[in-house]
Amino acid sequence: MAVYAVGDIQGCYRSLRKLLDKVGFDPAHDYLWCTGDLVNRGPDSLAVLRYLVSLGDAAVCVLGNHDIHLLERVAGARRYVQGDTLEQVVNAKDSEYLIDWLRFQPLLHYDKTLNIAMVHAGLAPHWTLKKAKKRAKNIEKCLQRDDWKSTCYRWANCRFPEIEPKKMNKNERILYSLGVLTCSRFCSANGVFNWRANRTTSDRAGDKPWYLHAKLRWRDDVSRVIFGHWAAMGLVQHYPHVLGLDSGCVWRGRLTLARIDQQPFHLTSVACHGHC
Ligand SMILES: [Mn+2]
Repeated sequence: MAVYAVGDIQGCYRSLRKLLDKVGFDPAHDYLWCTGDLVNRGPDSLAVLRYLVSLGDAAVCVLGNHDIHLLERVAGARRYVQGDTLEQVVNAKDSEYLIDWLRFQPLLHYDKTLNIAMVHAGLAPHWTLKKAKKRAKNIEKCLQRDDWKSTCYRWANCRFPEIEPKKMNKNERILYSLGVLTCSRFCSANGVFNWRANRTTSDRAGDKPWYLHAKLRWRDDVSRVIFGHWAAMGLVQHYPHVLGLDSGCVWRGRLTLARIDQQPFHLTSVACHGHC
């Protein structure tokens, strides 16, 4: 039995299968954790979703911003955005089944035995693991309810708040949590996120990557947090408490996977080249 974690797949089905073949992934015995952004921008989101569904319990996924974007598209809350490659999923004959599977995926996964957590983008510095789980659960409940489409409408028409967490009302807190878990990169020491900065530097004084502040409450609770989302930053593998796996496959970079049930983690990757 092996546990692997793979970075943002974004519809790069051929690269995913190539990478899994390279490590000898066996769905009967192994687990595949996916950091989210399973779909969009790449050429074959439909095949990625069908494959992950076919893995059953062997696939452990968290939702990323592109996955939420797909849900919002299906809900009619968002239109086509330039670069979207979601039509094949929206128009597939098994679309409803796949979308229902997707909206029942969590935003945070935590494995007690490994003491490892996985999110798509990040955690707020003031969150304990317990708080992060609670915030993720609140969003998951919204997506899993029968009226999930109206929730998507609400979210699609709001901006993530850029105020101190303790000053937020209930609605702002849900949006903030959604932003932190699926879209975050830089934040201030007191947890005010900068939603614009998407490269390797922030335009706001005092900002740091969410995992580099001096006081991170979740560090007491979890040995390592695995994440994706930040292709510009690339692999983040030199800190003991995090592992960033988005090596930009869909941007002609690489798709990277780590074996996470053995120390030290062993990383394997494939180049995407033109086939992705
Ligand atoms: Mn993302």
